Amino acid sequence: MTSFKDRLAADGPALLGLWQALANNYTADICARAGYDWLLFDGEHSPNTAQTLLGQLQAVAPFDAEPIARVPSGDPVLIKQYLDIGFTTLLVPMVDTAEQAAAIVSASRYPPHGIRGVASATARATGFGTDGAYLKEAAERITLIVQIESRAALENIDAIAATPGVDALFIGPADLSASLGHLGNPTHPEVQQAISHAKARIDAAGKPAGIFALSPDDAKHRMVDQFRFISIGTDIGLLLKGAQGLIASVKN
Ligand code: 3PY
Repeated sequence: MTSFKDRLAADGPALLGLWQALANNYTADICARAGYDWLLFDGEHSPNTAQTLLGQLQAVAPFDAEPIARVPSGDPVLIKQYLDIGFTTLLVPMVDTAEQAAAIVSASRYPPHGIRGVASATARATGFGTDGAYLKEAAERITLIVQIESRAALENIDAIAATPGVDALFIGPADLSASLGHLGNPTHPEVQQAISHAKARIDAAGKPAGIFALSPDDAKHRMVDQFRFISIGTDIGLLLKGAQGLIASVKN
């Protein structure tokens, strides 16, 4: 099976994703049928637990969309748990230094390359012991994406991007704008300039760059900017817009 990092490294149109914040299996199932390249299941800002994430991972298993889990933090225990339940692509928020990036990589690797604990027969990732290749192949199968979303991360971006095992970098405009003193205003020119700078540095490191688009128009601009993977919306946004539009269309 092609890993997500191989798909990111290949030529082709931007890989378009949808943020899953409703923490719900049915929503995941519905969205997985809609043709997105990837779905992001959010453990940072949504009411997800490993248990709810597992259900969503199982719900999307028959479909092509790559399931990506955002861990709440770079905590090695959470990284181990998310990998053990079967996610092979992780997004780690708030990575500000190369040391943090290296620790995240280490948390995802078995010894001697890292510190990930081994659950060979009890982890879903290993097919409960039936997938004999998993322990050997885990490092190749796993894709690690770190988020660039602070002033500190911008300052350290070259070293973060150069960290071996960091497969891609994803810019979070909401947190980045807050860190730069423009809370709630990701379209502020300073934030936009910082995004362009970050993209150029990620390109220079030869790593794929991703971003959370603020709107469909912003997503189109980010495609022109040649971001390799772009989140183009959220399940909550779609539901809210659809619900508001429906009542407005019947009332008016
Ligand atoms: C951000 O924009 O800060 C993100 O993390 C993506 O929602």
